[in-house]
Amino acid sequence: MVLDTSALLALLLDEPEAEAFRVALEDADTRLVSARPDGRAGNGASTHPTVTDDGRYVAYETLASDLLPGDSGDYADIARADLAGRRVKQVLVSRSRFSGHGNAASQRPVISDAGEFVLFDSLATNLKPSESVRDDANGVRDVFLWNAPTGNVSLESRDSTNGYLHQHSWGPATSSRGNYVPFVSNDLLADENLPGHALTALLDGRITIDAALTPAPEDQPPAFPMIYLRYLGQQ
Ligand SMILES: [Ca+2]
Repeated sequence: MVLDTSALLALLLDEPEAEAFRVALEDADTRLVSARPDGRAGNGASTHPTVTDDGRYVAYETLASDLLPGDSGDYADIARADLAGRRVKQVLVSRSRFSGHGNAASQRPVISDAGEFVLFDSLATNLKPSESVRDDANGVRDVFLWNAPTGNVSLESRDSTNGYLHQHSWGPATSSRGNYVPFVSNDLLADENLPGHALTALLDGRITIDAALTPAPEDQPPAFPMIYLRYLGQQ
């Protein structure tokens, strides 16, 4: 039996998918990521790519209706492409296992280094992971995390009681392992009815602000975006 060194190495490392990925990349230096199962391009714009450290997974935003099963293409969705094989496999990220496909635009994805988490923002109101979670009735954009092992989403732009924020939140980033998630929000993360509320909410240890907070008059929320950092624990 004859094995070339890379095949032997793959066997020794027990990484057949990594080997398949290497072979697939050898076919062409540049591959189409926003591809249908037959290899052709999707029928709408795909933008905002984000890639894992090993190049296997690319998450992106798409308006195409023929890349993901059941997609109408009426608004932007988030997809994650797996480039391990000769055919690109697409998974819909902007969906809940409980309520299905997000019902409004989802944008600005970012993927963790190993590809198991994708953060994005969305105007969808049905991206809650289970019936027990409160409905998204805030009428603004929120930040969500998609978890590959569970195939489900969770709200990440939360206040200190895990409730929805009142102002738009968007533009998430992620640390390499996905345990730290900065995002942008106009929200004060506060209950407007409580004096001194803002700093109390911010100092509860779960969410911190990276710039000095200037409390606004209670009837006038700040008009400028701020950056918050959320810690999700060890992943
Ligand atoms: Ca919302």
